[in-house]
Amino acid sequence: MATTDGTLALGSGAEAPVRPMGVFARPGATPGWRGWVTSVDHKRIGIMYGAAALFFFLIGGFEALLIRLQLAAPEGKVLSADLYNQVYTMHGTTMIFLVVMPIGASFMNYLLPLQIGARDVAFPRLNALSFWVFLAGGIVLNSAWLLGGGADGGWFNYAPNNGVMFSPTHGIDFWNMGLIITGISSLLGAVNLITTVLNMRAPGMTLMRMPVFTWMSLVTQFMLLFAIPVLTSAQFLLLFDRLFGARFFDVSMGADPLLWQHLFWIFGHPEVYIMILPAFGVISEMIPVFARKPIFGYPFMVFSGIAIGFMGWGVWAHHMFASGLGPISVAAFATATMFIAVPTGVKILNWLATMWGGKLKFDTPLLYSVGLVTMFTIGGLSGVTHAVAPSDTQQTDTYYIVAHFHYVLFGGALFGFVGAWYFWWPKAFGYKLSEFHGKVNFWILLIGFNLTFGPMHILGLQGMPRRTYTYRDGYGFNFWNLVSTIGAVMIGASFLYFFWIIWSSWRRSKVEAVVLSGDPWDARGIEWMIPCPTPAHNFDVTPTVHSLDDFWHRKYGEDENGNLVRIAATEDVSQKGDATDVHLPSPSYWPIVLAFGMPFIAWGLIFNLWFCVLGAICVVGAIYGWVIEPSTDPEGDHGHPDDHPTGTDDSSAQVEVSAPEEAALVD
Ligand code: HEM
Ligand SMILES: [Cu+2]
Repeated sequence: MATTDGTLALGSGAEAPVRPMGVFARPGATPGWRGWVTSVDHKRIGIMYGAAALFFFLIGGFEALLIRLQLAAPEGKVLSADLYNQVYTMHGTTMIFLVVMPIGASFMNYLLPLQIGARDVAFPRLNALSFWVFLAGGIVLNSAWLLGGGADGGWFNYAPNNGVMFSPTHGIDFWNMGLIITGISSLLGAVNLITTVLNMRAPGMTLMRMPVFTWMSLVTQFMLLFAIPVLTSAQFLLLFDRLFGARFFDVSMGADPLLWQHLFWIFGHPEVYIMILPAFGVISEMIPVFARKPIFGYPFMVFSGIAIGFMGWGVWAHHMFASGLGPISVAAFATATMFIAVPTGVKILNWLATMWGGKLKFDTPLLYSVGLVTMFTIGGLSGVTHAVAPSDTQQTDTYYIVAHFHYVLFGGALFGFVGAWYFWWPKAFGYKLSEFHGKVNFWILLIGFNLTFGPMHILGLQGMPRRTYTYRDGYGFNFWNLVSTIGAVMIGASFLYFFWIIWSSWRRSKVEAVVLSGDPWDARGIEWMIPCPTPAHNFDVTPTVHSLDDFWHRKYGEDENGNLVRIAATEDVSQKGDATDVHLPSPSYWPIVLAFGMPFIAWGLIFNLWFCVLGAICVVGAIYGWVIEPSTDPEGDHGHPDDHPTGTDDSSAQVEVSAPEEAALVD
């Protein structure tokens, strides 16, 4: 158990075995920041993903504001043309790879084990590695700002602009290596989460009883598994071109500049679904709770997600209509693109049907969910206009496109995730975010959002080109650009407000010390059966699942007239979270040590190969240490008072440990 001064004492009166703890000795359950750094607990890793993503969101958001300030009036002087190119490239890259994707990863890490009734993910240390490698990649990407300037070729960095000839600084090298590293992180995560969902479901949790969020995460992870290697291969070609004088994208040597575009978009189109499906998943969990009805058409929800997962691979060239593919390919890809609107439409109809006739409770999470559905629908409709090749040829590279993808990614993905923060916040932190302020915040964000991106449709149709650092007076662009900038400032303010809400709600929870039940929303999934915040060991006993919305069916049944009635009090069917003999895998330093080496390899390739040697020593050493380190230390103190046989692999997440470690992991 944790004593009051935060040190670790063992329960049952036993003397704590004193064990030297060098940096590389296997740490026991450590309190304070070291507990976080060495943690292999999926919940902490999920929280760290979210915190890191919010940090990068501040950077990406600041870059967005710079763009909008520059464009607020004609002939803006905030940024030079060169710096403007860097800022929008880094903004787009940051938002996609370091904000939206990791927020998705944050929810998956936290929720998947809870939703399928597991103690942890399949490979807890690998999970920690994914997080630290992601952070390393984000650091490499952003280190460009300190080491000579960011990438300037746009988030898709088209060849030949991405070559040394057109981009001679190292910006694109940082971009390239940062994203190769975050790609490694995504792959590790994909392997881990797919294994988890397929192998670690509680008894009775059949595939067709899995929550929609679990399903959408599974589809997302499969897409990542196949999409990321395509990007990484293209990036290696670029790396060889830029650093070692290869000629893969050198047109003067007969290379086809479209090679990069094809490879990029074979990754890039699935990527947009990788970003949006998890958000579709979270709102599919929230809408039924606040409509107080089961999700409408559950099988359609699942299969439309799977269909999107497959169809997303067939439409990449709709990003290349203007590149001269020829009429046959253009016609084929335009048709295919219109078809992909079908499964998406199915989802929208199912959400509406879930709300239809429900007893809607407009709590904050529902507001954001409805925000997603409406804003995404607008973005989806302008997407269909791009699918029509002739109109896309006009729209492409205008602000119409910028409007479209912000409606989809910000109005879609981010709205859903912010709502999901309100919804699952109590599960993770044990207190609720203020409902009142949450609602006010929603309206400020919604208005700011539409002021920012709505006018961009008009600007685009008026012909304002995308990626232009300024415009002349008298083109008719002034008014709507100013409106857009005012909206952007509102969005910025709404997120500062959000951070204040987190802080003030936390403060209030300290003062009022409300004891939160495990189930503050009268929710449906089994993750609500356990206390808030989730205890370190998740479930006292692995639950047996009988249906979709299993927890709901434990609370509610039907009387003889078919009316919904409560059959049990929440407290009676909730778990107390006080199991004591649960074995958790020990924390480990190796994941962070391994990840720490990666930026050095990247910087070494750019500046001095000796850094590579240093980085490689770190990586190889960590792999070696990792391999010989048992997942639960059989000799050392992992908080266990008496002898017992221990598992030596990560699957011991499923075996038992005693209370002291559990308590120590919590604080
Ligand atoms: C905070 C509010 C935001 C504002 C005001 C904003 C503003 C902008 C603007 C004006 C551009 C166009 C730059 C240009 O083409 O010259 C842009 C590009 C972009 N934004 Fe945002 N943005 C915001 C949030 C987001 C979010 C949440 C995402 C999520 C993925 C995102 C993704 C992108 C991407 C991918 C690009 C394209 C970058 C490129 O072309 O290389 N933005 N943003
Ligand atoms: Cu696409």
